[in-house]
Amino acid sequence: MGRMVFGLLFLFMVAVVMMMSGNAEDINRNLFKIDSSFVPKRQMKEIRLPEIWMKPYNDNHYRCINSQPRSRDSSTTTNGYILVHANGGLNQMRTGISDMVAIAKIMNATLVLPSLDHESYWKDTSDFKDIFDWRHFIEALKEDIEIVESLPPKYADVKPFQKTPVSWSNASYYSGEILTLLKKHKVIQFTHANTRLANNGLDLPIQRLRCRANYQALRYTNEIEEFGKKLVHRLGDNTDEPFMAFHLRYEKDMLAFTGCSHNLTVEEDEELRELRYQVNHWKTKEINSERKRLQGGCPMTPREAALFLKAMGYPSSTRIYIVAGGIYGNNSMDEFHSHYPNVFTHSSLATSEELEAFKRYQNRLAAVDYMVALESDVFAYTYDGNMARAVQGHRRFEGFRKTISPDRFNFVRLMDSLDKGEISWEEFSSKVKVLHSNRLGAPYLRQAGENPKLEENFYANPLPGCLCSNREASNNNSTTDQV
Ligand SMILES: *[C@@H]1O[C@H](CO)[C@@H](O)[C@H](O)[C@H]1NC(C)=O
Ligand SMILES: *[C@@H]1O[C@H](CO)[C@@H](O)[C@H](O)[C@H]1NC(C)=O
Ligand SMILES: *[C@@H]1O[C@H](CO)[C@@H](O)[C@H](O)[C@H]1NC(C)=O
Ligand SMILES: *[C@@H]1O[C@H](CO)[C@@H](O)[C@H](O)[C@H]1NC(C)=O
Ligand SMILES: *[C@@H]1O[C@H](CO)[C@@H](O)[C@H](O)[C@H]1NC(C)=O
Ligand SMILES: CC(=O)N[C@H]1CO[C@H](CO)[C@@H](O)[C@@H]1O
Repeated sequence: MGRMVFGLLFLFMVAVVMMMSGNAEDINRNLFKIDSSFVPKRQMKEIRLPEIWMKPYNDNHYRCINSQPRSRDSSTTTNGYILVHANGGLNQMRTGISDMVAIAKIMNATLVLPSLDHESYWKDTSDFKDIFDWRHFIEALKEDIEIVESLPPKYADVKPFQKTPVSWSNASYYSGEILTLLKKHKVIQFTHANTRLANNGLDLPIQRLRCRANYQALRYTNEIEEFGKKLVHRLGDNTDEPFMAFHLRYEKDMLAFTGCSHNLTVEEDEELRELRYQVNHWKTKEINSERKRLQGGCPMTPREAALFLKAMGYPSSTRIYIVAGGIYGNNSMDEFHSHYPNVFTHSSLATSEELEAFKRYQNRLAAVDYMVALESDVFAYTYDGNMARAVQGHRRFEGFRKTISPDRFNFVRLMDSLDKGEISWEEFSSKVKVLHSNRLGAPYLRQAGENPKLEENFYANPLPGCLCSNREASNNNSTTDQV
């Protein structure tokens, strides 16, 4: 009863704040929006949860992606049409498409609805309209760029000029070299969409457009959204307990690609090696698994992952939604389950009828997992791949929801010390907690690096650019967001 009163009081306060503020962006200044139709009831009472479930302090940050006027000049004539082949898994395609929106803006080009990858490891025949709400995508960006369903008849017979843009390029590359090509050929097909645009040094309106594209325009289809909401409710609503989404990236492709076979059998190691040699675009073939692990280059094994969560203070009753396809290795999950019996996946939460429409489509399942990961009380992951990056950035954007980013380099050392009996469990646990006290998803400025590979990814941390702080005067004046 007391909780209900508290919940109602909270909703009332939210409503008052919303009425008092003039525009949508002001609301976000004070409070990140809560979509009560989706978020489990208990997330509204997060103040009451123990610390392990609490959001990090967000220091008056707010979303600032709509702060500039942006009505598209209707007299602007298009410089040409961009066809895009979005490559990779779901998350690579998502961020790649968002970059293509920004690139179309830079070039005053018209974007044709992108086509999705069917050849990646995940072999999924779904296309844009099967995964994303395409009408919403066009509508949400209509003040920014023109997006069309397909090439106009006039250009239907033009053979598109094929181009693979240089990775991590700046705006001048597109408004110079590429624009010249576009004007000449009128229709360009980009063969790749991932990592074609620099993380930093772009004009603020362009950075903000990337976020509008990724966080507002790219919405999943109703079918996927409804399924995702159902799973979130099943995880969160039957109980007052919070839940964690855990991206246990221990799938076959990841292990073959990274060459990590710590704690796997000789046969499994061999099977991974064979897969690695079969995939041409995975360049490194000979990999020393143990050395790679000590360099911090391996995803945590399920055993390491369980001990990590335990060390961080999550009790064995914790409800954990595993975000992943099949976990590799014959007995890999045994020890994980012995520490955490309350483990769920989309397969265990949904009925076989519900799964029927999805099971042949890895990208649609990945989209459902993305939604659950976004809405979970805590999100943690074992490897900073595309999904971990995309989800953690989106969680920052939604109000710095707690995300635990493992320090794998130091963690494996502590793990080995524990296994060798050099440190006690208490020491291990306390050191793991200290090591991660600043890795819980609190705001900090995106980290620069010598080259794009070493930089923090724009979509993993859209601050600066799309998130602003009330305290930073500098955000008001600058037009670019140099980090
Ligand atoms: C794009 O259109 C705007 C508005 O018409 C114009 O100011 C800008 O110079 C154009 N840019 C390019 C690259 O064509
Ligand atoms: C953009 O990148 C090109 C290389 O592609 C470089 O020559 C140029 O100086 C860069 N421009 C800016 C404004 O950083
Ligand atoms: C996994 O176990 C099955 C049966 O228990 C066995 O046939 C198979 O060879 C094992 N796979 C590997 C890679 O060890
Ligand atoms: C930034 O600009 C806004 C609007 O002009 C102003 O209200 C706010 O006080 C400024 N912020 C800082 C920290 O100066
Ligand atoms: C922002 O601009 C105002 C007025 O032009 C100036 O007084 C202030 O010093 C500038 N702030 C920064 C951080 O550059
Ligand atoms: C199942 C298994 O092989 N577990 C081993 C994983 O590696 C640690 C540390 O080397 C061993 O202690 C486990 O027995």
